Amino acid sequence: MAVLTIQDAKAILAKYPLKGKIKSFVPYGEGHINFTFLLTLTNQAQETGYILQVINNHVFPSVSHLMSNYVKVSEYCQQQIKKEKGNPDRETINVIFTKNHQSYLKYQNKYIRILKYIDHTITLQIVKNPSDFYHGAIAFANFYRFLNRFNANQLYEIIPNFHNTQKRYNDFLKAVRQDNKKRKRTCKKEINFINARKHYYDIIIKMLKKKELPLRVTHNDTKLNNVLFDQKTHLPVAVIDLDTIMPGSLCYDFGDAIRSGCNSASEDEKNLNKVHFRFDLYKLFLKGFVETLGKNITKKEKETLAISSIIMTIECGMRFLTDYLNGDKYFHIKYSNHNLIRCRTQLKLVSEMEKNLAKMKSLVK
Ligand code: ADP
Ligand code: GN1
Ligand code: MG
Repeated sequence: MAVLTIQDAKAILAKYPLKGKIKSFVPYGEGHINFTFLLTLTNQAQETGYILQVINNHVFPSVSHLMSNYVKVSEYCQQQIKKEKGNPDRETINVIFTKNHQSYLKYQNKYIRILKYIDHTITLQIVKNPSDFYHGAIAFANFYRFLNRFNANQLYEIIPNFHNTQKRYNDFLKAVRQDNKKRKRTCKKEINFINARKHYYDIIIKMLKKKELPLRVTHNDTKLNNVLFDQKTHLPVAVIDLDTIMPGSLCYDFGDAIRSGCNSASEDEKNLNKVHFRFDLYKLFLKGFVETLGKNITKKEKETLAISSIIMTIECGMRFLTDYLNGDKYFHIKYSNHNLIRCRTQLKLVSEMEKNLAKMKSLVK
């Protein structure tokens, strides 16, 4: 059953100062965390789209903290975009407030938010045209430029240790030990692969602790489909999905973008013969990212980008496998071993990145 019906949408809409009748209300996008709908209203023959999301309260236990970050960051980006004579209504997230001036609404037992729909845009699940990925790199790098002077002390740490790979590994070991769903026997090869790579897991954390890498305001979910591209020009329009904005490392964001964008197939491709690490795309992303950041990236950060790509990819693989072992409580799934399939693509990418690591490192120089 759908999480929300059109009747629910009507009841929710009554709490918002939005005019018009519902023309359509349909599930939208490919996010793994929230339930996202496109809501289209008609008012005197004019159609306006809105994104309505059911916020995942299991993943984000404090919706008020989440929305506080979300509003602060999006409003700050709007100001920066205005200063640069861009369009703040389109080039970042705009939260619609309720009649009671709230950024979200509790409806039945669900938390809802409504955003302006950024129309005439697309998201990419796989890179087909390399220049799109290059532009994606510029979009993320510009996002840090916007947030360069944003005071990180205003932000709540929404999911503590989100990219603490060592902690993720400990959670994974616990899931293997407990084997609640008796699925361990179906993924021994994957478990061994992850266990054989313990040496990666504390690299970034240690560098952050020693202050070799600076702590910055980072996005933390730089999956390619969190960038909206113009339908016609394919130029990036906005970086979206501001749920995990927290203090973190630029290396997390770079690595996560490489994990998602340098895959020749989709994240849940079942045929692993189709899954390859695309070094050509890595090169392009690195160029766009480092060139746009200019002086805003340190030498040590640059040197850590290549290994970060491996770390973020294996971290994602182990998160998928942890969820598979725990019974699919975190990521939305479409079939019973969906998380295992996703884990396998990530591990295949890791093994190919490992073969390319020397080349990846030397590019930065
Ligand atoms: P999730 O955390 O579930 O990934 P997102 O905020 O990324 O949630 O939204 C899921 C998808 O919905 C995005 O990948 C994108 O396709 C679409 N989307 C989200 N916000 C907007 C928006 N303001 N305008 C247009 N599309 C959007
Ligand atoms: C989730 O929300 P979405 O679909 O953009 C997840 C990311 C993972 C990604 C894997 C809050 O991203 O951390 O890397 O799935 N987001 C959260 O596809 O856990
Ligand atoms: Mg998303």
